[in-house]
This record gives sequence, structure tokens and C-alpha cells, in this order.
Amino acid sequence: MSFRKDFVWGAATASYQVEGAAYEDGKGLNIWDVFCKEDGHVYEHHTGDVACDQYHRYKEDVAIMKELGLKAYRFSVNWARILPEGIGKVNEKGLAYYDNLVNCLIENGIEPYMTLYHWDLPYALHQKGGWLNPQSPEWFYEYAKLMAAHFSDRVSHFFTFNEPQCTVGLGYVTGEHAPGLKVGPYDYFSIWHNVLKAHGRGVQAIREAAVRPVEIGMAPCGALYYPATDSKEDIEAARKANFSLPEADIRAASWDVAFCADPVFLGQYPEDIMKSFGQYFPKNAEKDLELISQPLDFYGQNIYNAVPVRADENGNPVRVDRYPGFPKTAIQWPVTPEVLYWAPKFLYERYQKPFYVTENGMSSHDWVSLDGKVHDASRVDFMHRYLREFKKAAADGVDLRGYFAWSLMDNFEWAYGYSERFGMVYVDYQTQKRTVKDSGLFYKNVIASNGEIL
Ligand code: GBH
Repeated sequence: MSFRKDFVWGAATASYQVEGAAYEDGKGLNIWDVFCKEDGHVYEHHTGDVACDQYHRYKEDVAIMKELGLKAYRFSVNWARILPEGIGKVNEKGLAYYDNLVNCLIENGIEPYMTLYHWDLPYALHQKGGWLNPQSPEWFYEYAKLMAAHFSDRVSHFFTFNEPQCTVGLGYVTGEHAPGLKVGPYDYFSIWHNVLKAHGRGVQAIREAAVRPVEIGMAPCGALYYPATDSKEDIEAARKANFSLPEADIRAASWDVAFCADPVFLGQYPEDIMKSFGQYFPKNAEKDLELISQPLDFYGQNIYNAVPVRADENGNPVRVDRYPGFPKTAIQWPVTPEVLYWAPKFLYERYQKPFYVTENGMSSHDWVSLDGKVHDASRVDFMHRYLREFKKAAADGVDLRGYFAWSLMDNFEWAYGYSERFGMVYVDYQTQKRTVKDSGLFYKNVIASNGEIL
């Protein structure tokens, strides 16, 4: 068996990473606007002020998507463009931008997949304590309701949060991402819980306000594991590793897949999390689990790489060292195609929902060659290898619905600024000229054959 006939081949981006127009048309500030201006956070003081200027160039970008044959575009909404203060007064020009984008996508036969939160919290809400404020789920409810009421006539797929793990783990623990804080365990678990409550309130808001039936999900990330060999024991150890805490440390907790997905899909926090950290949770947190586990329509996961594990004599997972010279991408992430077979399989088994890979891709230090083209041979090979493994998961009966390449185009890679390029389309930031890379052309053929060429 291969990919379904209606399989969704897409590409993803996020508002702060591509839009630019940071100070235009009534947009309010968000935490990244501020974070990038403070010393020491982002590579060479880069900012998303202009980024790929998609705000002004969306028509050109949609034309490229059409040329590639994309079925869907997963983009995110810059909350402060819609609600400059995060709540309250609506900025009509912000709504107009997304109206234009959504309409343009639909006119070109590309389905909009809308993410409500990809890390750009309105700064006005940060000043009220951001995700630490117990009111934050209600702020998100208001915003989500507005978005669903306005867009659900044309948008039928919504994501509440992109990678809540990074919001909390990088924004509030390591401080690598905005707002750049390093909180202690009491705040950490409150923030985590508030974000999950906000997700639940967001789902309720979308269902209440939607004018048509819509599908709602999330796009989490997390540390993933695959078996080092095909032995039963190693497979079982890998299954265990994917849903348990490797060590009782809040940094590790942030990347525990089950810490986010169990409450959201199964209505409970994992036992090992509660055992190690229960004392830090807000009082009566379990009362909110019904809210947090609002029924969802699909399971999405951003997948980049994974760690090989084997079973020890008790069947517990042990990391296996990679051999010297193991392939890695420019940003130093290992190349592990087998994750696109094992992760969908393990996640589908546990959460039993139609499955999307909501992001997958790699960075390489591409440039325009003398022939005017961009020959990103490593990315072509990466996509080929990963997608072949993904196809095996389809053959194995995992209910695969879609795949979103990260990213459509090179963009602002957070703390790395523009120094890492993840796109299938090259962006010259000096001229804003776009060039489809070899990987874009490869993906076009994958899509045209519905994966048969893999
Ligand atoms: C995604 O983040 C983002 O959604 C996107 O905006 C970004 O541009 C893109 O990927 C590329 O970075 O191995 O346990 O230490 C992915 C961020 C970074 C999340 C590594 C998991 C470490 C988990 N990922 N991280 S672990």
C-alpha cells in the first residue's frame, strides 16, 4: 500500500519567520520583536522585521507553491497583528492580510492549514505575565474564537499550538527563545499547565465559533527514539523510550512526548512526570484534564530526528552511540530517516488518530551556483530517504493523512537568525529574490506521482 489518493502534500512556515512588516498596518509588538532587539539573543542581531517579506509578497509565494503542486500550506497567524494588545481591540488590517492570503491560496487550489500560535505572543500579554498568568487560557480563547468565526468559512484545518515544548522549554527554561526567561520548577509547571489549558480553551472556541465542521489538532515536537536493531526487545525498548522520562530533570521533561500528548489525547499526565514533579504542579491540576483533553480530529507531530536505543537486560531503553562521522545537517542535527517510519507507528498506536507529519526537513548552507540554480543535493537525498521510510509506515497500516515539509522557503531561524536555511526555496535576503532549489523540484515530482517515485 502507498499514500492515499487524497494525501496532503504540503509545506509549512510560521508568521514571525517569514512575514516581516513588523511595524505596519496597526500590528502590535510581540515577544520576538522585543527579544531580537536585546543584545545577545540572536545570531548577529538578526531580526524578523523584514524576514521574507511575505506580508507584501504572498502572491508571489503562493504562485511558487502552485508551481510546486502543493496541496496545502501550513502557516501561522501573528496574534498581535489581529489583536495588537493581545485581547480587546481588533485590527481590521490584520484580518485583511490573512483574508488575502487565505483567498489567494484557495483560488490557487491550495488548502490553508492555520496555526494559531507559533511562538509570537503579543508583548502586551507578556507584560501581564504571559503564559504564567492564570488568565492566559482565556486570552487564547478570545483570540481563537475570533479567528474561527472569521476564517472557518474558508479554513477547515486549525492547529492550536506549534510545539508547546519550545514555548515552555526554550522560552522559559533555557531562555534561548523569547521571552528569554529561566524560571524555577513551580513556575515551569504552571506555565506548562496554562499552555495546555489554553489549547483546550482554543479547541472549545474553534468548535463554538466555526460556521462549518472543521478539523482541529496540534503540532507538538519532542524527543523521539527508534530501535537500534529489529529485535523485539529493542523495538519494545524504543516504544518505552518515546513515552517516558529519561531522567527527572525539567529540561528533559520539556521534550517528553507523553508529557504533552498524554494529557491532550488521553486526559492524564504521565505517571513518571507526576512522581518526579507532582509537588510543583498547580493545586487541583487534575480537575483541568477534561478541558485539556477536548476531542481532536488528528494527531500532528513535527519530526526532525531521533535517538537509537537498545534494550538492556531488564528491557529498559539505553541510548546507542552513533558511529563516528554519522551524517548530520548544517545545524548539527543527525540524519535519521528511520524516525519517519517509527514515530508515526508508535504515535499512531498510542493515540489512535489520523496522522500528519506537520514539519520535517533540514538546514544546509545553500547558495546560488554560477548556473543560477541552487543545488541542495543533501536535502534532496534527505527528503528521499525520510519519505521512503514514511511510505513504509503507510504500508504498515498507519493512517497517514499528510506531510508538511519544513520549510517552504528559507526564513528566520529563531536564535540562529538567517544563518540556517531550511527552505525548498532559496531566499536572497538582500533582494528578496526567490529561487526554487533542487529539493523543491524533487518535491514537485514526489507530489505529482503521489509518492510513487520514492
Ligand atoms: C521547529 O522547531 C519549529 O517549529 C520551526 O519554527 C523551526 O524553524 C524548525 O523546527 C527548524 O528548527 O532532541 O530532546 O533535545 C524544532 C525545534 C529543536 C525541537 C530541537 C526539539 C530538541 C529536542 N526542535 N529540539 S531533544
